[in-house]
Amino acid sequence: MTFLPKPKLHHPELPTNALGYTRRDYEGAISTLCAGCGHDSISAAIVRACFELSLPPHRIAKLSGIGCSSKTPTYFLGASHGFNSVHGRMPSVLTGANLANRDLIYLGVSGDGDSASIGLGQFAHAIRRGVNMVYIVENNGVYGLTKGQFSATADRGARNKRGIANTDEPINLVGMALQLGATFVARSFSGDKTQLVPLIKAALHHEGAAFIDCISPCVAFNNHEGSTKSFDFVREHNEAVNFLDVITGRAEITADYEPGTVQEVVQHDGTTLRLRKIAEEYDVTDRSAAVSWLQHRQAAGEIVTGLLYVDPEAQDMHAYLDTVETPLNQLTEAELCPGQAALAKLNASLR
Ligand SMILES: Cc1ncc(C[n+]2csc(CCOP(=O)(O)OP(=O)(O)O)c2C)c(N)n1
Ligand code: SF4
Ligand SMILES: [Mg+2]
Repeated sequence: MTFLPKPKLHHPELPTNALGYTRRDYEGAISTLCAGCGHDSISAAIVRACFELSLPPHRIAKLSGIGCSSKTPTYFLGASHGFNSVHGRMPSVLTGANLANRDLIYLGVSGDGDSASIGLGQFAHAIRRGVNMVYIVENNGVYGLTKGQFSATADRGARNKRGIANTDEPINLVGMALQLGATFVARSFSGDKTQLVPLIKAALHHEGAAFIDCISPCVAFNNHEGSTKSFDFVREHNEAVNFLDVITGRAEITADYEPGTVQEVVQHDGTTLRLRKIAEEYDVTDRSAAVSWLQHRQAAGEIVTGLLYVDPEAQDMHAYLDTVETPLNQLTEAELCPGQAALAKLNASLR
């Protein structure tokens, strides 16, 4: 495939962040996706979130599977670590990388085919293990790369381009993530950057398994009348529960809040999530209420978006396993191979 580098020149007065980088420093190669594909908007949101948080690009590892969605890491964070794995296998590769080096920020990018069909088992286990990551599914309800077959997230009754209706029940990935114990669960829409960028920022600051289901219309195969993942359908049925502002100490508070409609959640690393509640009775820290809200609103034909659940006290896989704090590649040979006596002692403790 042709590789299209972006011209290096940029306007000398582009704003810089706390590290002195411009937004351009967080971009990747020119996208080869279809013009108007929702996935490109998600890439742009990731670029903006990382730029605004002043994340050092070399501290981020982006991993993906196979699909148009899984191609997108080529189009953002060109100076970060990247691994394009096999279809549906991103979660296990990410889990292994995270176990070996906990110092990096892990960003898993996947599609609805990649995560809800072939990779469903991998998705489930990475979430339930509490791998510290941001896991984004770019959800278009079809296998875009292989020309538009219904995926497992396509709604029953949704029609494909030839007018044929999908007969199967959809897999609701946010509902699954909640049941599996994800400690940060959100849904958003590629066409709503105002909502998506703060959600990505908050997820990047979350210490645990953060999952974002991002509806991302496929303009080539699933943007027609009768599709429930088209731009028009999602705009008409989008029901946000809240809007988010992320306060990291540097960021100024920009949102306008009515008294009585604000919920503040302080995450483990001190980041404050300030939520403007749209559904006043919605409490983002109540997991079972989130599950029931989703089911009720889905039955009413709405697509619920926003931050659906967060556990501010979340822990990650390393805390559960009580692993060593130092990344494995920084341990000395003596620490990695402590010798026969240490092995004998360990074996004895397991007898
Ligand atoms: C093991 C394996 N099975 C099947 C395929 C064929 N294949 C490639 S991408 C894809 C589906 C991609 O759908 P999705 O993850 O939703 O990504 P999208 O293209 O819609 O963004 C399939 C079935 C493959 N590459 N490898
Ligand atoms: S086929 Fe669909 S998902 Fe793939 S690049 Fe084109 S619009 Fe995007
Ligand atoms: Mg898809």
